[in-house]
Amino acid sequence: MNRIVTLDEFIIRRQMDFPFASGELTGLLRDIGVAAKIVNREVNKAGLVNILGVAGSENASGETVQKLDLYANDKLIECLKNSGECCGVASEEFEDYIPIPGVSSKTSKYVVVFDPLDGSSNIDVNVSVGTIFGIYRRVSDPEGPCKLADFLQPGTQLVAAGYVLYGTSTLLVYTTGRGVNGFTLDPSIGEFCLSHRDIQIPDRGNYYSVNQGYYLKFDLEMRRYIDHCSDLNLQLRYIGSMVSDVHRILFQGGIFLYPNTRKYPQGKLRLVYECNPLSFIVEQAGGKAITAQLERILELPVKHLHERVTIAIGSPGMVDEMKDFVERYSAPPMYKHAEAG
Ligand code: P6P
Repeated sequence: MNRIVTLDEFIIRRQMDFPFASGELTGLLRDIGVAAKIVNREVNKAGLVNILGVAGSENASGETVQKLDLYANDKLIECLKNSGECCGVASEEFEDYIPIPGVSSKTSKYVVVFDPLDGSSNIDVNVSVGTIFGIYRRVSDPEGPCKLADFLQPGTQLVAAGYVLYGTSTLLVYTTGRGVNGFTLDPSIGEFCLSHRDIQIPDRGNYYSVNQGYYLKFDLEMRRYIDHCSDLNLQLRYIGSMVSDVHRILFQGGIFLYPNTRKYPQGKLRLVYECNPLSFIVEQAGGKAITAQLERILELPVKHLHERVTIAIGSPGMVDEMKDFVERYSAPPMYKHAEAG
């Protein structure tokens, strides 16, 4: 029987691989692990303590905020404030970033972006939801407070990213740019334990994940690719919680698509809080992540905190195939220009 390796032990061991590592990123990752355990406790009993139901307020993206969103948001900020390693956070629930004043004389090197509870519209029906986070090294003057520029860095500048999936079990998956590892929470000891070492996404898979309800609203090239997936008898799986849908693709292979629609001409999913962190993880596991316009997600310039993008993410062989369809069926630029009128 393999020895239990806890998240803390794994992070500390990995730090030892880097003699010059100062331990700050290690501390930050451990604090995120603590926040995940606290949020997990509430997610698991949400129906019992009446924190279900709509809080009434709207988040920065204009979506109704569920109480559990607020709870997860508060706990993450609280844990990150106490860490002393983080000089600012940007949450999908808030319009603007939140500077965190320095702890004692410490100069904090990192900022954290997160979606505290992605897929929260599923909470009331007990469908899995997740937390997504990304960590950047600050680019602003270390002696002063964090700046907006610290959060508007492209995904290629991420030093770490991860997600927590509150599902049939609670799983924390993360990368620091040296592979992807998964940890399952063992409630009997209250520890995340290494359960999926060095995750590699299959080159292809039997699943495609897209909101078929928008099919007629997609561009021709995307409809042709979705038809192709159906012709191959691939299985359509779509939960409506990006963490859950991408998690299946990461583990079993496949492709997740959220193309542009009339309602979301730029795409619906947020570049900073959802697409960049998940793309970093999937690329580190050998996968690919591009927009419906075939640009690499991680290289996209970040223009504002709540920027939305289209995305196709998953097995490299399937993302490449989708790329071929887009190139083959896209209207020529001149026509598109005329179409745009
Ligand atoms: P739709 C959840 O609200 C979310 O941001 C993602 O987690 C999910 O993939 C997507 O929106 C679902 O959007 O339009 O299919 O309901």
